[in-house]
Amino acid sequence: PNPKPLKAAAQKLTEALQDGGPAEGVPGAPAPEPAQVEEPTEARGPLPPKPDQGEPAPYSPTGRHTGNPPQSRAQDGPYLTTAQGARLYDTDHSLKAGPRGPVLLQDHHLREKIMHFDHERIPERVVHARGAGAHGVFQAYGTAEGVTKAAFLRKGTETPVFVRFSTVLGSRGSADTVRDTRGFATKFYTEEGVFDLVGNNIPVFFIQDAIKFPDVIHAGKPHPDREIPQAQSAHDTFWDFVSLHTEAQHHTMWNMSDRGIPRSYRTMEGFGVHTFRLVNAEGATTLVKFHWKPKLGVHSQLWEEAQITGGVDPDFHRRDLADAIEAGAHPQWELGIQTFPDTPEQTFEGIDLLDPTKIVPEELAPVRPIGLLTLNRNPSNFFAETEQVAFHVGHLVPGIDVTDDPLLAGRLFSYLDTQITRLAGPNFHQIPINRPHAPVNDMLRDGFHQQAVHSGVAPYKPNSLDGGCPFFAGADTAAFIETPVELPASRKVREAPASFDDHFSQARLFWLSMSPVEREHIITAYTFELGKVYDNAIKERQLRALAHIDAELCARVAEGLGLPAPEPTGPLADVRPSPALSQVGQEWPADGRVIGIVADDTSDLDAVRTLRQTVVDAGMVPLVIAPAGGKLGAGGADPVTVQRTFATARSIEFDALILAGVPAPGADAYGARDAKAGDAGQAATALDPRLLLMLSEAYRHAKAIGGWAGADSVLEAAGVPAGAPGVVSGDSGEGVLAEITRLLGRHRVWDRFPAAA
Ligand code: HDE
Repeated sequence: PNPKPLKAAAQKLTEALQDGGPAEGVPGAPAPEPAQVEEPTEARGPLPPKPDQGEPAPYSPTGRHTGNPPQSRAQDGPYLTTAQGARLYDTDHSLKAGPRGPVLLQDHHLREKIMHFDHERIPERVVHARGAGAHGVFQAYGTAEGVTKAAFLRKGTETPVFVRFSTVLGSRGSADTVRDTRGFATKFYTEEGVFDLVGNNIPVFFIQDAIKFPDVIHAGKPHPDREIPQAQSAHDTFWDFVSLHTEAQHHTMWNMSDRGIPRSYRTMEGFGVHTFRLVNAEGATTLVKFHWKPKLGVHSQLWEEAQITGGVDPDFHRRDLADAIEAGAHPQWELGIQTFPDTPEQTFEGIDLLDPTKIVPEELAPVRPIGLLTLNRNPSNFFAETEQVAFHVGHLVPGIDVTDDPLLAGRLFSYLDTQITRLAGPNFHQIPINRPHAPVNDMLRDGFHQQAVHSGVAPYKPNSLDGGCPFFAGADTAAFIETPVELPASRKVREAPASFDDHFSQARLFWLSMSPVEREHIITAYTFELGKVYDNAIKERQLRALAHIDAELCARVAEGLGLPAPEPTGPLADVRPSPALSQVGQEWPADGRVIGIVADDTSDLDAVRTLRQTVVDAGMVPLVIAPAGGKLGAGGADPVTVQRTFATARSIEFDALILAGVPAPGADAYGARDAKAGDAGQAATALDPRLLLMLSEAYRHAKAIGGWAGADSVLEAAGVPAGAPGVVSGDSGEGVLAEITRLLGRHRVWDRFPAAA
């Protein structure tokens, strides 16, 4: 049956009611107006299947049906239906007793639609609620084969993955660019089952024992009375806790550094944090720490940039990731491992490998690359994939095992448990994004949201009724075969080992590894955050912690707070800096950097076109910024599309700005419509203030700025001194771009900061 006539009839009725008169076809109706925009009437076909989200194999290797449904039912077929598949002809009107009469309870479509809507939200994650995800692939180099038998790490093996990045403290709708730790969780759908690497962008944690996790999170989350501040650590309860609980000082130092405000998810490192135990085919074990190294380098925003971004584009990181993937600029990370001998002490160079507040500097144990992660596909549905994905540190495959890190132990419980509330029951592993790609043949049965139609009568072992199925794997291919680690004779205690008492040496190591500019940022961050604390006793206590880290740091923060700087109560730790921790002084590829090209109708559009192409050819992203939207040179053969206007552009989006062909002072440029010809001063003051703001911000944020043909006068008007570091002028776009690309290799023009001078 064709639903259109009914739908058209209902439509007419609606119009008649809206106009207060009869509709077309009804006696006395006026001639119909042609519809402006019509809803397409051709039915859309079902969406194509997703290549790496295939069904779990319907048959297990033992030949028994696992009972998974043959396909996901959502959004199949061309017609709007009820949840029961009955076709509908109208979804705009409740069933009523007459057009102005009461609504009838018998309207199933109304009740079903509103009932379902009422339950659309699920609890957000108790931590890491705000996140963004992407699909990808992991290719193993084979360099870990000697230390692990994990099949997905064999040379050349390709494994589908799903990655979710997140902030920790904020709610689902909070801003991306807050100062916080970032989650970096990866689900590997390996042929031996799912392996989850649930890491962060900071290699250490606030606490050494999982039993403290509710404490640190209660302290970091908004105050319980007013529920403020959102997604911030700059408040009394956070600093109250970390100043009393000084094992948090190392992690806090990373948060106060530039690592707390990444430029993009694509420019973040990731860390497994805990030490894991790898087991090879011979049963030999090695302790390891996992690292993700971004191909684009490690970059951060400046504090002021992050603040502006939070206002003008709170989805900055989410957008950046999705845009890059959509544009084909697939972000990549190398997975690397630091390896340590699995000795009974489980220490390396005096560092306790079971203490998650400690790193092992790369200078002592280099990170060996073992594979490449490429994110190449955006989720098609945020809720189904990014929101419902459930990671768990206990999802392990043969060849990867845990250690006795007491923080890790508690996580092994928490990540299963939390899904019971969040995903409403124990069957969350059947949600499409969580389904293993390896065959599943478990004996777990029933429960809320059971999707499988299990067959067989004997979900127990041993059994004879199902022919003894399913069978056991051999010890060589099975997961969760414990490494027979010797445990020292011991007694039950609620205690930490003595080595866990060192809370300051690595915070000092981090501080000493920073460049002068990065140290300034850390001082400013502590001063701001503690400046937002009301209770003086908390500030004083945190200053006492800083005194154990570094005298200058402590003195500068104390000065900013207007408080006396305390003396350390003992000698400061004698540590060697780790240059690998600094983001300054390294060279990175300029790929994916965003170049704003400022132009208007008076610009030399040939030059703009050439520059745009050269930027693309260099693997970067050109965005043409003009006073208004539309096209430049609209009348010509090859108009230039405007991607950002002075109203929509803000400096934070760009890694560099180029003024493309500025006409003579006084000409009708960049909004200087009223300037008199020949009066440079007046031209400057008449320049669009939003352009001047963009340039002055870019300058203040140490970004490369360039231009040609009179750009200097515009820069001068924006307060950008000609000849300052990273301010490039030249005769042509190519020349300017070449120099800017060179500058971008270091991310920012660090010399522009007073601290670097
Ligand atoms: Fe988590 N953490 N965590 N965490 N964590 C969660 O699990 C927890 C810790 C991390 O994108 C929760 O499914 C405890 C360290 C990430 O879905 C919860 C402890 C590291 C994500 C939980 C820690 C992490 C989570 C909340 C201390 C870095 C987001 C929702 C023992 C190595 C995963 C959920 C995603 C999420 C518990 C400490 C990383 C409550 C108890 C250390 C990236 O189970």
